[in-house]
Amino acid sequence: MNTPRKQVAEVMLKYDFAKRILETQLQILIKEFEFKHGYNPVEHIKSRIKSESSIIAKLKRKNYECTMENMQNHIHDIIGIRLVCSFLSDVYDIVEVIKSSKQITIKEEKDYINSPKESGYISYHLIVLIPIYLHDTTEYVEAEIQIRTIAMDFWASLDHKMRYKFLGESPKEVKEELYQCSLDIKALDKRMNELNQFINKYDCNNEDVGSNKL
Ligand code: 0O2
Repeated sequence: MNTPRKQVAEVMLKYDFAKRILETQLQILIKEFEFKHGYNPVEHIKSRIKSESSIIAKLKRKNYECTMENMQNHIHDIIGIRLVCSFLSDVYDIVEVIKSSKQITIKEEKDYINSPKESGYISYHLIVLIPIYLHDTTEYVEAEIQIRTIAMDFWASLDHKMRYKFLGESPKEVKEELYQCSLDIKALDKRMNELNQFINKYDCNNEDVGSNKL
């Protein structure tokens, strides 16, 4: 990018501020959920700021010139936060919790669970706007939150790794096999979710859940 370094640094600093605010806000929402429901649905959280080389590669892939303006307007995942949940129902619970937060504005929602991508990719994405309060102004910074199960995360990580081995398009048989694996992942998530629902009912019928024994 031909933008002066100082200007690039200033923009990236705002992304860094917004990432910290969003991480904290999500941690608060998850802790509050845990307090109310007695369990933590999130296995782990990962966050990153997209590297300059990945930003440039993505702009090129989308046929945009490498400018700061195009970066800010067309790259929606410069801040990426991934919430990996245990069960399918946890994904939807967490999505609802985030959507009801007053600190987070939802700009776009992509349900790749009900409508998987052609590759087989399954996940729930929220593109959100985070306010950052600077000394004389408030700015809204975009971030992408990916919410998925451990199984979806397993598929996406390996898919990412394997596709990177090919410089351009991966061979048809590789794509097909990855797609078939994603169907297995989807079926497995459904079975695990049903098993969990069964276990939860079992607990309620057999234990004095929630009673105050003090
Ligand atoms: P990386 O390296 O993970 O950051 P759009 O919003 O439609 O203009 P965008 O941002 O491509 O364009 O949206 P999309 O399709 O929702 O993808 C955003 C991110 O989802 C990707 O970021 C990936 O992290 C993930 N993703 C989407 N499709 C796939 C897939 O087929 N396999 C895997 N493993 N991940 C996928 P990046 O920047 O492409 O990649």
